[in-house]
Formats: sequence, structure tokens, C-alpha cells
Amino acid sequence: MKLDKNFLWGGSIAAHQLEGAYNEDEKGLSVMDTVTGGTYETPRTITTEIQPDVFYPSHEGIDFYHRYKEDIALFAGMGFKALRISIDWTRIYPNGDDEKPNEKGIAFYHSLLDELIKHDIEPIVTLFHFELPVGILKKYNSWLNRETIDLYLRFVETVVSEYKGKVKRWVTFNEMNHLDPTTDVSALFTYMLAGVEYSKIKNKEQDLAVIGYNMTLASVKAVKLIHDLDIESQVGCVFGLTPSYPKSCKPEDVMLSFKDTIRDFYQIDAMTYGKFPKYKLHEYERMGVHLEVSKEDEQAFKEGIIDFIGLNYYMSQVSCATVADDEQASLFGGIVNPYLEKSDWGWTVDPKGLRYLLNFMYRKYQKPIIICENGLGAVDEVGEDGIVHDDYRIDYLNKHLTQLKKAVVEDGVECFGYLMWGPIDLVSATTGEMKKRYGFIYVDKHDDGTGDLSRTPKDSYYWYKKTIAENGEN
Ligand code: BGP
Repeated sequence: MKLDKNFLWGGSIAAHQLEGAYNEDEKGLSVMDTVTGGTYETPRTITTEIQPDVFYPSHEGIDFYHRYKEDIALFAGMGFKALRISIDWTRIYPNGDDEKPNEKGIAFYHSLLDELIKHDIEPIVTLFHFELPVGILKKYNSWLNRETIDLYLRFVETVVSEYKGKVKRWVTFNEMNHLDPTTDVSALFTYMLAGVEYSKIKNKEQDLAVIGYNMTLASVKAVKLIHDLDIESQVGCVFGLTPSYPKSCKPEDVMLSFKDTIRDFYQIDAMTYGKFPKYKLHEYERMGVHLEVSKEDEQAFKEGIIDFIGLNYYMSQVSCATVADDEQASLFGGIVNPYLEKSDWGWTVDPKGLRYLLNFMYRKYQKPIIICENGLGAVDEVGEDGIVHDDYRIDYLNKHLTQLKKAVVEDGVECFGYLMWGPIDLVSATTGEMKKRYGFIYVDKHDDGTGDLSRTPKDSYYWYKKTIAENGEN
């Protein structure tokens, strides 16, 4: 079984989870700079002003802002072909609507991109990975206001014009699909994506529908804009998807699993078929949500078709029409699959689910796919020899890669890369912890603020290096 020789091996990171330097070089505040740390048991809390004596994990991150050269050299040591980064909106436009872009922010990403290119690592750039300027939240009411679309497009135009010689693949948004008004699991993601506190939204269904619509529209408009600015560019959008299996063969479970699997697909449909789906408008109408697609918007949907789909895959879930009291709820709805092992954070480990998802997506859309996130968040112990022996991580990734290869080689899915999540330990998005580690590289940083931030390769580092060298044949 062989993958293409140009297969993009690498990893994915996001600015707010590792850069730190949250107020350096005229950076503004993003919503992720005002969300506190948390734990598995205690959720992160949302504040729109920085409070004294409160721990904000993004403020230091792992200090990538100052150590990126060392980190990129370590990625290059594994043979990375690509790295997905995000450009933090608040480094370029600190308040979101500033008259001029911040030269220091522009310069930082030039250096970062240059460093990647120097090591033959292709940068794949996400333009929105939860880094909404607080200024936009306060002054414009976030994505509820269509002016935010224009501000986003202005940011995109600045960034793409600046870096187009260095970046060929762009991602408009990360995981906007978690904002579906028909589910009740989006409190944290509502904050991360829109800066809006779920409990304080007055008209949940209407507002979430508008936010989701405006972000979708922003994405299609950005696709056209990027294509216009650089005809060579490839533009995609990344979705975090969780396939749902029926608990039994009872038709009601099967029907529910179908609905749960595709429940947040309307945005992907809009971005690949070139029109906002009628079924969603129908659904909204039945919910009493008012949404109108103007002629101008229709045109934007037609013109903004993505070139590739990015998939983030961590787990699957189970749909069950009648849930028993002792069933455990899964993160994105449904229940936890009792046949699967779970991570330290209770996420089910389901490598076959990756093959299922790849097939499902490819047959539905027939667009090239790139895995933009997949990985195991675990508690790592440093051994007496000073090294993390993370055979559990190797096992997890190996099993997922086996399924990915089957999807490509046996099933014919066009998947052109695998960018695992968090190649270096960084701050968890959902819990705000450092304890939840994904990396091939251990970072000496702990949730109580201790640690000297030194970097040490784990066993998985050498495994991934070999995997890349053999193009996944090991
Ligand atoms: C995805 C996000 C990432 C990342 C990942 C793992 O939803 O796109 O930013 O954080 O989840 O989640 P966590 O960090 O909470 O373990």
C-alpha cells in the first residue's frame, strides 16, 4: 500500500495555543486571550477584560513567539513537509478595525514563514482559528453583524497580499461547523468562534443561525478574494467532524445517526455546491428562525467554492433514540461508544472512524481532502531518563494512519496530507490545560506556571520521523 510521494506529512498548530507574547509588539486582545484556564472538571471561564491574578494560558503559551526557530528546526528534524499555522488576526489588526495593519505583526509572520520555507516545510495558513479581536466583539457584536464580514475580508486581503509568494494553501476558518443552533453542545465553541457567551444569548436559535450564516458567507467571499489575489492559490476550509453510529439497527437509531452525522454539514454543502442549502432554510423556517439569502449573497456562494476540504478528526459517537440514565454523554452529542477505548479526557479512540469519515466525505463531495488535525491528548510522565516514552501515542497515530492508508489505497479517497494536531505540546483549546499533551516534543511547562519551557523529543518523535522517511510504509 503506497501513498503518493508528495503526500504532505506534518502537523497543525494554532497561534493562541502556543505563541504567547499576548501583548507584545502591539498585538491586540483576542477572545482566546480573555478566556481563563480550566481543567477536565472545571470549564474555562469567559471574561472580556483581563482580571488580575487570574491564569490566562494563552498569555505565555509555550513562548513559540520567541522560540519558533528552535521549534521549526525540531519539526524539520522529523522531516515535516508541511505545517499548518494560524495567523492571529490581533497581531495584524489589533482591534480588528484599525486604520493600518500592525507592521510588527506582519514582520513576525514573514520571519515565521521564511523559517518554514528555509526548512522546506510548506506553510498552510488558517485565517481564523478562534482568534477574533475583542475589539470586534465589543464594537460590532461579533459575527452577528455583517460588518464583521468586511473586517475579516480586509484582514484576509492584507495577509494574502503580503504573503502570497510564500503561501500557496489557505484555510478560511477552523471548525465553524460547531455553531449549529439545532444542537445544544456548542457553549464553548460559541465562545471560541464568536466570542459570545452561550448562556447570555437571548434568542439562541436565531442568533446562532445568523452567526453561522455570516461566517459561511465570510468564508465563500474570502475564497473568491484569495483566488482573485493569487490565481495559483488553493483555498479550503477546515471542519471538525464526529461520525455518529446507530446504537442498534432500530430504524429510529439509524435515522438519528444519519442526522447526527450530517447535522452540521450545511456549511460544507454551501461551500462545495455553491449555494446555501434549501434544507437548512426549511429547517430554520420550522424553528421560527428568519434568514434571507439575498441575490448578492447567492452570487457570493456561487463564486466561493473551496478547492479542498480540511478534516479534523478525534472521535466518533453513538446515536440512540432512547437514552438510558447510565449512558455517558459524548462531547458533540449522542453517547459514548462502549466498545471503544477512551483517552485520558474521555474521547473515544476510533481509528476505523477515520476511514469511515474519509469515505463519507469524499463520496459526498469528491473534493481533495487533507487531515488537518488528529491526535491523542494524554497525560505524559517524564521517565527517569528525562524522556517521555509515549508508546500509547505511537499506537494511536499508527492505527489512524493504517486506516487512512486503507481509505486512500483501497478505497480511492483523494487525501493529500496528514497534519497531526499539536506536534509540540501546547495549551488545550477546550480545557485550557497544559496537562493535556499531544506533542512529539515535550515542553516543560505546567498548569501552575512552573517549568523552564525547554523542549525534549519524546519516543513518538523518532517514530514519526521514520514514518515520514518511509512515506507511511512502516
Ligand atoms: C480542535 C481545535 C484545536 C485543538 C483540538 C484539540 O477542535 O481545532 O485547536 O485544540 O481541537 O482539542 P483540545 O486542545 O481541547 O484537546
